[in-house]
Amino acid sequence: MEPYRYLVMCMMVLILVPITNAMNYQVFKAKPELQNKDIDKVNMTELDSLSVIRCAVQCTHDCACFGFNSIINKCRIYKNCNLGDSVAGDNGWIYFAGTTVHSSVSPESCKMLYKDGNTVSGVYTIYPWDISDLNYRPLQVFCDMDTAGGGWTVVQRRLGITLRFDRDWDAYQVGFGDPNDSYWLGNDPLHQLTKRNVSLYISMTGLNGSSFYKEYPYFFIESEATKYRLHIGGTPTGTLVGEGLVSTTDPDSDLRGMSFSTFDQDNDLFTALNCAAWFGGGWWFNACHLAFLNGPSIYWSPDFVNGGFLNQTVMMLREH
Ligand SMILES: [Ca+2]
Repeated sequence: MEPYRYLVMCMMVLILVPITNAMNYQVFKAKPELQNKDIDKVNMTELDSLSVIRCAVQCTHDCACFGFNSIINKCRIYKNCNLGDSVAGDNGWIYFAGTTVHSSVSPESCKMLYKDGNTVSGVYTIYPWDISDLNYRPLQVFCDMDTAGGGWTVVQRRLGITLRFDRDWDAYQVGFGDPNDSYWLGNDPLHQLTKRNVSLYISMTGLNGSSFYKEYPYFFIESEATKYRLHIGGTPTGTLVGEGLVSTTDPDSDLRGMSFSTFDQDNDLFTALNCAAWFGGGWWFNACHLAFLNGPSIYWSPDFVNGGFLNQTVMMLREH
């Protein structure tokens, strides 16, 4: 392409790239006055790049301006746009300056969707990961926009107990089931979604339709490196009597600080057996539990110790 036409194209094209906070985008605008200039090589990193779009994506972190050369397929990354004195004579380079704009195109959670005017419960697409994260992908999730103020991202839902929850480590890691029905969102998404300050809301519905709940003000899941260790706390509220995930009366059933276990990964504190294999589902077992929502029956002592009276449960989280 002739340099002039290329310049015109660049002047007209704004490049939009999602950055760390998925609600924010970096918009790059061409700087035609700097075309073919050889500028500030001191504060610059030069990379291979197949296209101007790829170069813009490479400029999403600690980068305010970039240059691209389509002749040699190189990308120049600048931490700031103070590019110093320009010297003519470096053919093929066109430069772009970025600004951050707010957008609701890629919501990170159901709360963001709710704040954006989506107030009907249902399945939505969220983007919890940074675009540079290897886990980055759109995620289908059920959003509860009705309960306790709405904006809840559902991470576990069992509508009846037909979907098997006795799954292996890999299945729990990425998630299984259907957000329109019963599902586990996945331990990796849980880690990502709980990085910000979130509350955990657990609800249970009996066969007679009566519902109970427990809300914990603090909930965080570590990464796979520490086996998705559970952190939960604050002063819980709700209508469930049992202590649930936090026990101050039974140290062997207190799930705070416990790693996740599945039938093929025994990370619990019961040396004689694998709680996940024994009880039939993945969970943050101690030795073993007072509350276990992923079993063949749903268990929450002393409220529900007989799964025959309880067949629906939801675990959902919301940023403070
Ligand atoms: Ca064990």
